Amino acid sequence: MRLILATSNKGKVREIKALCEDFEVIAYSEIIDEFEIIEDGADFKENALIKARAVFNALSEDDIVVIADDSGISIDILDNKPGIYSARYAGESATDKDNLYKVIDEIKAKKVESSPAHYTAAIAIVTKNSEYVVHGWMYGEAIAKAVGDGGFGYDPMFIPLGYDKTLGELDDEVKKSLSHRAKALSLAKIILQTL
Ligand code: ITT
Repeated sequence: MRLILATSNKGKVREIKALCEDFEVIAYSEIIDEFEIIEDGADFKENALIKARAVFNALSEDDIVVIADDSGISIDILDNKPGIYSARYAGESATDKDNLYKVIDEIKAKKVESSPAHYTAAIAIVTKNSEYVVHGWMYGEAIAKAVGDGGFGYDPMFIPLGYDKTLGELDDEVKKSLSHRAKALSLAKIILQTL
């Protein structure tokens, strides 16, 4: 089955392709020009559906399956911020590094070196006749420094539960085995088999 990914985030494309080897996975930008999608939903679930529907409608082909991932990190000591604003925490045109260092500065401002945190991923599946959303979570500790350059986004500051290194330092296979995205995709695959 061919899956169209409604994302412009290269880190997500890389991870989703690696996690869905039994499917033909292509980013929508390989078919049409990328376009802006306003993510004004109230939560991860709504934003994932907004993105998947937007790409499904733009492709105007009945026989396709579009999936979207809306995700982010929530840090306890920051009252669960940045959450759904993870991609634009340091401003609309912020880079991953800008967002990462803004969060690190905010944790330091609380006079702590780390805080419990978790990642959430909502994966939406949209076809002509159906819509689904599933979730996955990964718990751990957000530290007030960036270590390692593996993964993407906030990974250099996130230590998964049961480990003593950040996702920036750990092998890709570790993240693949326990990430929020891997867990949501394992549920999504059960749905995909029913289509
Ligand atoms: P699309 O909307 O095009 O998919 P995006 O990057 O804007 O791309 P989101 O709105 O879902 O996607 O924001 C997700 C942000 O959360 C992402 O930019 C990272 O900063 C962070 N994030 C999500 N999953 C992550 C992961 O596995 N590792 C590190 N950071 C992650």
